[in-house]
Amino acid sequence: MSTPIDLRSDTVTRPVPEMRRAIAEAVVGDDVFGDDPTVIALEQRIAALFGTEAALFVPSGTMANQVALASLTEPGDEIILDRQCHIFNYEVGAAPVLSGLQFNPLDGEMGVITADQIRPHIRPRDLHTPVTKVIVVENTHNRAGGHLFPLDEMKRIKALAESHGLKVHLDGARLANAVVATGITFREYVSCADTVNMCFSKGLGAPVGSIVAGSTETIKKARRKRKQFGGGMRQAGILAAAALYALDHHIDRLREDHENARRLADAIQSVDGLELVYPVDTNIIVFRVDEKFGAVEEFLASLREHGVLAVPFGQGIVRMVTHLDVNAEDIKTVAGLLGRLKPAR
Ligand code: TLP
Repeated sequence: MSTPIDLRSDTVTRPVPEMRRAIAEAVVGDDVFGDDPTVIALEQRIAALFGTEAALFVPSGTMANQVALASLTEPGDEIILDRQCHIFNYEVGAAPVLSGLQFNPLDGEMGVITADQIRPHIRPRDLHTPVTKVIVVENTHNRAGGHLFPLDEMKRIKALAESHGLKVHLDGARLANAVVATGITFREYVSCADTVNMCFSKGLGAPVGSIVAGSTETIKKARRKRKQFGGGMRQAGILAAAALYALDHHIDRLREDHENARRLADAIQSVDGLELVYPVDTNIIVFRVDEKFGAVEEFLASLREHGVLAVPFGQGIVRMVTHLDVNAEDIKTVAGLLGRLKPAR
């Protein structure tokens, strides 16, 4: 059977030959001893790009989020976040388990929580209450279909946080998609946060790795937390080399993924019984499947039979994600297939 068109996630990309060459040729050292030159180069490159004092290379987006939260809080603290965000839904409860944190989830609008909405949830200092410590913002927002979190709202949230002595963590797993979609710089986004996660292993096409960026003091704590959580890597330069390659070659091309996502969204919208749940801002498409096509599992099985992979994303809902390993031709194939779908009942 030919290779499937894999729209399950932008995490499924395989390193291109030039990236593999960069991996093979990377100069490495022991990063736990702090002497892998390629990791150091990557961390310095990101700090310069983001306008932060420091950055730390970690194995995954989950670890980036978790070392950031751990570095900003004490056990028993509370974090405010959108109910649909990744940290609340898809990190296996890591924040309460690893850092003793309590969640205060708010109902955002397409993943966007506002400063006005957050304000009344900042707890007064009282013997009985947990201390509100961090506000989390996710941009782009995964469950809200790659939605762009407006910069102005991020600024208002940062100002609110500062006025109450709180910190802001930006889960920017797909921050590069936001930068390419809006033309807003990394620096502008990052200036609205105290810590930031960005992943190299999503649309940027690297096999492994994420970065957490912030102040020198916070990143020093994050380095200890990374070791404590088991994320101290040794000759990690082979992975950092892939991330450096991605920064050089795979940011601007995210535009193609966004165009492909829009084309796919148009195709979905033209099928009676399929309906977009969110407008498509970047590379994620979330859509509802009418019961006439059967349960989501049946719908996905029938796509799979025709060589197209996607994931269930809630009751009657499917997610497709465009990326480096799907091209405009593949999107035409998927559009054609959706157009020929027959009701299951
Ligand atoms: N998201 C994955 C799954 O975990 C759902 C995906 O396929 O989209 N923040 C955000 C916003 C994410 O979307 C993800 C991964 C992460 C953090 C975690 O990154 P990893 O998977 O590297 O731990």
